[in-house]
Amino acid sequence: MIHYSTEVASAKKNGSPIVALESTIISHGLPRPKNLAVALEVEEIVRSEGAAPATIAIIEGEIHVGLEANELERVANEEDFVKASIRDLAILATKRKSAATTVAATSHIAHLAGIEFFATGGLGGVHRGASESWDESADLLALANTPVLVVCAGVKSILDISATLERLETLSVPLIGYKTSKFPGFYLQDSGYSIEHRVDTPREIADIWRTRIGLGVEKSGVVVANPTPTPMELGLHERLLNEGLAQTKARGIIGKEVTPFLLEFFHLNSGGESLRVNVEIIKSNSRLAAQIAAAAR
Ligand code: PSU
Ligand code: MN
Repeated sequence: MIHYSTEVASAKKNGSPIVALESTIISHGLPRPKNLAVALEVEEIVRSEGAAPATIAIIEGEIHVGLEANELERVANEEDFVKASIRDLAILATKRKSAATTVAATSHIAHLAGIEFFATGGLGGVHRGASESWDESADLLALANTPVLVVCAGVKSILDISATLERLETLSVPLIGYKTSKFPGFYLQDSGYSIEHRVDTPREIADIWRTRIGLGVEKSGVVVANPTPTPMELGLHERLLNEGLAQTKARGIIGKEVTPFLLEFFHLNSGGESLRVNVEIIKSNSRLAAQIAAAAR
């Protein structure tokens, strides 16, 4: 069922470290043509740390783990790549459709492919107003049920951060701050919420990952929160957030369109700032995920 890139196939054969990368960031999270350049750069960063990059996507119904250059280009440039979560996989595969995978779907496929480490930008979570809309990302349940370690920069403040942290607790998903005790807010280093467990080296994270197995808690994922090295200015962030949320409401944007709409709103209205921070986050998370994968060997 799975097509591996040459590079990922050979890493699997040699037992060398592999890092899964999601494709929704590329097709729905970043504007063209920057998206392709960033995707290529991120893969290079993973390689520079001694791991093989496995960008995951669905192309004409085939599940791809690791993309060849022309395939990555298709994900970045073609309009007909839908945003796929776990529930869409069998339908898209049967209908021979193309799709980018969310954190939930990427973790799911990574696990099928025997890959344990995954880098993304921000997690999905509980949306503001979820007590009425019931909008909670499938990422949370996937993290609870999928043994994949995800490195992220926390969640965006477009979400209800407090509710998201509560749900992670209820779902028993371990949460680790990398060199921080503050839960990062994607564009911001500190969302205003704290993290109980701080860890300072990739080695220690790899040890935690392995220790789960002896304790019978190896069925869930682990979230590593890695704050952005270069945060957005607070005032600009506040302004964009309020305007973006108001626009979402005014235009009646709902369901899976909410996250891409807000991301695009930030990119169009921040004079390049949100894009700059977003790119730094993906790079820094990919590097850390590769370091953890290498340390876990
Ligand atoms: N958060 C970001 N950037 C993103 C996403 C989330 O900061 O690109 C994407 C990820 O693919 C994530 C998905 O899994 O959005 C969550 O979407 P939803 O809220 O519809 O579950
Ligand atoms: Mn949703």
